[in-house]
Amino acid sequence: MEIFKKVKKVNYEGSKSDNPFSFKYYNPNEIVAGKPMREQLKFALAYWHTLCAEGTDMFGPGTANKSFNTSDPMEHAKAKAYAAFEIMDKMDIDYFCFHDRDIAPEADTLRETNKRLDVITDLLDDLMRQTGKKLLWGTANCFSNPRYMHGAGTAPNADVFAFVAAQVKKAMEITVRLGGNGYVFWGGREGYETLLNTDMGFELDNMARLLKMTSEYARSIGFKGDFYIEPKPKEPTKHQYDYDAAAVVAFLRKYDLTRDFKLNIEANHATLAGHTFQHELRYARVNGVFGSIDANQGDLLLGWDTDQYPTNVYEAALCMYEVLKNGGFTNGGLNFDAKERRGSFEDEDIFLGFIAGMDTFALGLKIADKMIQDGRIDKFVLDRYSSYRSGIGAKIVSGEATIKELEEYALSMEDVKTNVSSRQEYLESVMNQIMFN
Ligand code: XUL
Ligand code: CO
Repeated sequence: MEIFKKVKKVNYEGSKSDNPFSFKYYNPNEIVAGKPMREQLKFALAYWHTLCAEGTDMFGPGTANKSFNTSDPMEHAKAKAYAAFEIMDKMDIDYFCFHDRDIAPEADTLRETNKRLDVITDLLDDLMRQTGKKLLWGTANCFSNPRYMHGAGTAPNADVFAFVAAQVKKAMEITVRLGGNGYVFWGGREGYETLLNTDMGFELDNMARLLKMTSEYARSIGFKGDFYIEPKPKEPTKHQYDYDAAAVVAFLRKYDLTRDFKLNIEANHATLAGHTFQHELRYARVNGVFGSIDANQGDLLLGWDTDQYPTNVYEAALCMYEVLKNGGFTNGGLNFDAKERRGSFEDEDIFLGFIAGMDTFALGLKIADKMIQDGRIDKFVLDRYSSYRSGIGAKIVSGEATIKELEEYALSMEDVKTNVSSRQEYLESVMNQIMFN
């Protein structure tokens, strides 16, 4: 049964079309940088926003109605699954992502909750077989329930640790059952409000214990995908341990987890951490832990995670440049961790949000490909470090040069006379030329 009757399948109509329900730039089978756009971009629907978020904010209840005409919790969960697959079909989105609690509501006991999850997992499995849609990643919501008031894996209470371990085990099992390509850990309340009551070192050790036991168990039941940690600096806690890509890389190295774990970089989390989206992607990439992306954008005038659909083409281009430089996605993709604004409360707005985001990333991909084809930016960067490819620079890089030798070299120079311009303004104008030519 069709749920969203007002919107038909969205097709590519090109940039001249004024049909709001058409793609202007996303043409799924068009080859860009050697692969069809759908394979380069690997779009995913985020169940929690698209099927669950009704626009609630601190000052009032939701404005959108996602009840799907039922008040029975399990009928509602089933309706959400049908709605998700209808949206993916109409939007030509191949993947989805969910938290355990997005797909099935919690019951009074863990045992009952798990039974509910099994019912919906069966349904998702059927729908996936019928449609060919795939699970980009699964995850567990270990932050909404009041039991996680002090954190989950980093809670000061061992009973909470045991409970979250059981919850994550089940979420991992359903991810494996549905053939998930990844599993995300976002540290929802894994952080602190004040160090006056917190043993930071112990909490981090516990977080690592949870990750280790989950990943070992997952491999033992046949999980072949990637584990991701999703950095975020704050919100809900004042300070989240997975602050940014750098903090997560340090954590993974300390606990020897880099073989299994990569990063899921979210644009809005990057800006909350005081970084650009590209910075976080670059940092992950150069450290060999780039994995997947939560595609959205924040509002720079607001200090919170607004999770808006990404419409900033410049940012999307720099993002896709990092993705292409990484050789494309392997198990990861672009998950729309994004929701409509509270005032955009009609069903159509869901589709219009996806169109805006998908067209933005289609443009971003094409521009990133052009940046690489054009070659001026890459060549500029290569040339900028050319002094390290001969003479004293080559000796520094090979490890041959001692600090004493460098001192002699510096003394003989008297001062540095070889600095050249960084040409930032020129490079920014090259970007504009590439974008608008
Ligand atoms: C929260 C956030 C999460 C994760 C999955 O800011 O981004 O939705 O993506 O738990
Ligand atoms: Co996210």
